[in-house]
This record gives sequence, structure tokens and C-alpha cells, in this order.
Amino acid sequence: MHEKALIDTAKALVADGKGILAADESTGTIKKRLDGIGVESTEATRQAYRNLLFTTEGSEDFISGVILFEETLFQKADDGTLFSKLLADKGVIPGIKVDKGAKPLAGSPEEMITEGLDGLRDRLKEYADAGARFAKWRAVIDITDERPTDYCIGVNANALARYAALCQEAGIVPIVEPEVLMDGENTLERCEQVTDRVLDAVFTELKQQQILLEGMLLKPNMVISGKKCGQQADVAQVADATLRCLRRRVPAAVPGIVFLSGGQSDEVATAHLNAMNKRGPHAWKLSFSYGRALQAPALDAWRGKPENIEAAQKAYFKRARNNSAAARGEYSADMESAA
Ligand code: 5MM
Repeated sequence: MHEKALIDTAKALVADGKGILAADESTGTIKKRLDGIGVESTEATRQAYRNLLFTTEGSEDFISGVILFEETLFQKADDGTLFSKLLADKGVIPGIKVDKGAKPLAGSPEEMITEGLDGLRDRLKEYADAGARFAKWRAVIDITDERPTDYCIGVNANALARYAALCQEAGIVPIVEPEVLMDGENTLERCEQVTDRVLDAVFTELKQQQILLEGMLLKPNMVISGKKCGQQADVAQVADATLRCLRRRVPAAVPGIVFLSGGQSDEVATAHLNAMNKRGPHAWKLSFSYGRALQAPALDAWRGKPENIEAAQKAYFKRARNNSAAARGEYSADMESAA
């Protein structure tokens, strides 16, 4: 067992004022993002976009690690250096998304089960050899009046724990991501109830499968009102409900909780994280592992044009800096207008 290395890496990923960039969009998801700015998704445009993010000067002061998609782990930066080495040389830990995506669940096809366990032990060895020190697996849970079923929660929790066990065997820190989606009509209270059930099942499985809690990170959703709910909870309500839920379900041995943004606007995701840290100290570090909330303004500024790279990097730097402040509970809205 690689106990010490796992603990050291997990702690480094949630070092003071630092969080994670989720740049692990699969081919289909990055195509959607690039379509949105009128750029064709090719291996070259995906490389150019990731090059822009990873070479942003100073971002390493706020970003502890980057989650990569498999293609990116083996890709090179513009100067010919492998992206994994470029990041590691800046003190940023390279990570890898290892799940193969969410597919319809047999027997309850409106729900999803994340696939990718077959052959994972061999893939993890390859990823570790290529420099990855942590990994991510995302389970997707939808809320309706009837769903999620206990069946869906149970099989996803079991797969998350099987993934985590294989990662730790390979010396790779698992980020365990059970995402309760925020797209529905549900209230904040319903989100809290579902998130509570999901986290309960996940930590029961992690315990059964003997996961070293000190050598993993949790990447949960915040407890939030569904996008289509008429009654939208405010920042204070989200912070209080999320903390209540986490305190009940996440053991203090887990070193860090790194939230996903899940489609919240970039500034709102920052404000929520800040409000939670202002209510600290907590048993665990509370930080970010945002995809969209770190990248949206940069994508919009870039639009595939070399002359926009500087503006895009400034936009990414600003989100990284502001979220770093939120990870310390030191963010204020006027930082949005500051240069
Ligand atoms: C960056 O998006 C990740 C990849 O998603 P797909 O497998 O669907 O391509 C996603 O897993 C991400 O890491 C998390 O959901 C957090 O991203 P957001 O945008 O929710 O902060």
C-alpha cells in the first residue's frame, strides 16, 4: 500500500488557497464547449485550448492539480513538452479522468450507471507511468419525484468504491465524485435529502471496500435549488444546507472536499464556496474542482483566435485567483471588478 504517498498527494491537492481545474471534458463534451464558441473540435484545437489554460502564468499559485482527459495526458504543449511534465514542472499535479462515462442503467433505463471498471487496473498503471498522481470518476444522479432509486444510488456507490480501491492499490489518489444534478424542478430541501442518501451510500461502500479515507478526496455537488425550481435558495441557504449535509455524512478523516460547479454561473460558484469557508473552520478543507466555473469566461474570450489568447488567459487567471480567495474565505464581490 502506498499510504504515505496517497496522504501527501491528497493533502497537496487541498493546500491552503489551492483547488483543482477540471479540464477532463471527454471528446463529446469538449465538442459541445467548442461548438458554443464557433470552433471545430479537432485534436489540434483541443490541444491549443488546453495549452492556453495550462501555460497561464501565475495560475499555479491557485491551482494545485489539473484533471486531464486521456488524450491530453499523452499530448504535448506548443513547446514540445508533454502536458503532464509541463504541469509537474510548475508544481501542478497531473490527474486523469478514468471513467468511461454514464450509460443507461439496466432495469431502470432513465437512470445512469458510470462504466469503466473493466481493465481499469491496467489503465491505472499506464496513467501512473505517464505521470498521473490522482484520478477522477463521476457518478451521475438525477432528481425527480420518483428518482433516484435506491438501486441506482447503490450500484453507483459500489462502482465508485471499486474505482477508489483500484486507484489506491496503484498509488493514485481517487477523487470520488457522486454528482446530484441541479437541472430539475426540485427544491433545495429535496436536493439535501437526495445528497444525504447518496453520501451515506458512498461512504458505506468506501468503508466496506477498505478505502484509506486520508488518501482520497470527495467531489460533491453543493446542495442547491434545481434550475427549474420557482423558489431559488440564496447564497447563505446553500452554504448552510451544504455544510449540514456534509457534516452528517463525510468523516473528518477525509482531507478535502472539492466541489463541482455543476452549471452554476462562475461568480455564484465562487460566492457559495466563500460563504462555506467563512463559516469555518471545518473538519476538512473546502475547495474547488470546477470545470465550467473556471473555464467559461476564458472560452468565451478565446473563440479560437490566437490574438485572443492573452485575454483568455487573463479571464482564466481571474477565476483561479478569485476561487483561491474563496477557498480561504477571503473573497469579496468587488474582486470581480478589480484588474
Ligand atoms: C469538465 O467536465 C468533466 C467531464 O465531463 P464529461 O465526462 O461529461 O465529459 C466533469 O466530470 C467535471 O469534472 C465535473 O462535473 C465538474 O465540472 P463542472 O463544470 O460541473 O464544475
